[in-house]
Amino acid sequence: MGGPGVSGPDDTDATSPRTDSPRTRALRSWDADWAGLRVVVAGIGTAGFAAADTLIELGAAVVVVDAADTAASRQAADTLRIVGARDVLLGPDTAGTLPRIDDAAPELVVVSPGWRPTAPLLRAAEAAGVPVWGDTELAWRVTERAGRTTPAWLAITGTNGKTTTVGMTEAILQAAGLKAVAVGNVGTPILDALRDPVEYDVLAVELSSFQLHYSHSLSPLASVCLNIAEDHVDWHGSYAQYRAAKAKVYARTRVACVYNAEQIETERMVEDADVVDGARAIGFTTGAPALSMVGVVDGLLVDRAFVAERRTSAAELAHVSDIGDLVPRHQVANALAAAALARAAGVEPVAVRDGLRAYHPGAHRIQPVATLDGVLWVNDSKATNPHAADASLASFRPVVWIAGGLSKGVAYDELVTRHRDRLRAVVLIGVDSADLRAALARHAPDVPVIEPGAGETGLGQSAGTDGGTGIMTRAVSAAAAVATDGDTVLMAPAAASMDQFVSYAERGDAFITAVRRFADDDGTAGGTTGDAG
Ligand code: UMA
Repeated sequence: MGGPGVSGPDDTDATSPRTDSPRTRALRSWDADWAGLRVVVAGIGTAGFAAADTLIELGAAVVVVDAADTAASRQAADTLRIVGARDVLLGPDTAGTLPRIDDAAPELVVVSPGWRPTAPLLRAAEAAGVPVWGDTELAWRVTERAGRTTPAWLAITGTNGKTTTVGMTEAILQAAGLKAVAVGNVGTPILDALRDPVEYDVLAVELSSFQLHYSHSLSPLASVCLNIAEDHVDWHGSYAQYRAAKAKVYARTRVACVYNAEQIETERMVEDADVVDGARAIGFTTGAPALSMVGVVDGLLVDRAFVAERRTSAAELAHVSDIGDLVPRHQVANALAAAALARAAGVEPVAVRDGLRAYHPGAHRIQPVATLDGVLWVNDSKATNPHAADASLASFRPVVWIAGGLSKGVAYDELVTRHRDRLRAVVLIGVDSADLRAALARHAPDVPVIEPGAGETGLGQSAGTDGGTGIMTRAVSAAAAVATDGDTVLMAPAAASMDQFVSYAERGDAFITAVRRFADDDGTAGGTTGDAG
């Protein structure tokens, strides 16, 4: 389990303008010479705060910049000033230019994942030849630290299933007795885990395409791209660039590049990756595994990759039922990917079973909320793109589909075409759901489309504040009016939530609250499920 000091293939890539200068190239461990390094941290959210705080602890001269001047950003700014930030600049005017630090040009920009590469400050850094790292790159550079365990990284990306898979991986590693934690895009910055008094053996790192775009020298022990479908095209500029960012997860992998044997594109990424000598390609499949794969035989998850006698036999890892009841296929795929990563880290088969049994899926992912008058209400607020919505739509029939939101520039034609026969009606939410509306008109003209929020603008529609008048309450009433016994009302928006809600979690909570309120008001027969909410 080596850290950044272990040599591998070239430590930079060609997708970003500048990834290192002579000074930053030498920054390969916590104990390197960070003192006085002039760093601009772009963003004061979760990632930026952790980055700034770490750099200050390392002795760097840090200026933080954020376009938002809100109560939350001001509070974070106060904290960073107290711990020793040179300056914190808030407001839209300050975020557009590259500030000087101690009267000199900055030597490094550490950017939060939400910042697009076209942001003026990043363009200015590019023009000035200043290296730009994401918070993930910074985390990799400080992973090795004298006197502490160097945690191995298991890197997980994919369009869908990342959060589930990091959670399963964490559970399996912990079942094996390892000190392990799920970090990254899942919510806890990697830098927080690295500074935790607990010395972790392994980090299960969820990496978004944004974080991968700004990562340059990560060298994980094992890596996976679970699947790929169109998403975040507006941020990356094109599908090709989104795919290129995802493919970076395999770069410099040391032991195992895990790919989806049912999606050739992920295998191609592995074939094209520049990895450490000796790293193997390991497939996962929900069918019978070929050599060097994990897969499923007779209801068992089996391993034909990490056992010595793999040519002739397979090791039993777990029963499909260990993952849960009525497990959808994509969930089995996620469990297999998690198992492969953990096996690459040396975990025994029994820990895969114990970890999968111990794992509890997060809220808002195909979460049954209630059955009312024979209608099943399901919250899949986490379906923020068509690929995720596809998986949940495929699980139910007939469906009253609550959908819409920020489309992020993706196309809906395929999704609508594939599922039009199962749709009883569509309830459109979202401030601008024009793309989805148009796809429905083109491919499913007979399916009624109800728009309870026509004329809606912006935030403030959430469960806690809407007092029963917000968009989700109206969407639930509209869905209830058309759903009949045996139907499923599925809130799987296939779009991001930020046009009307703070996050997908808030959108999901709004749905759960609205369904419960509807049940109470209506005195409807049935029950809400205890674990929802
Ligand atoms: N900001 C600017 N200018 C910009 C863009 C943003 O000033 O051009 C500022 C905002 O005002 C805000 C800060 O930057 O204060 C926000 O930065 P951010 O959007 O990168 O968000 P963080 O709070 O730092 O959270 C990030 C991830 N967010 C995104 O990638 C958008 C979190 O993933 C992640 O959990 C966290 O780092 C810790 O690693 C969230 C997410 O939505 C859950 N991810 C996307 C997804 O899963 O689809 C990729």
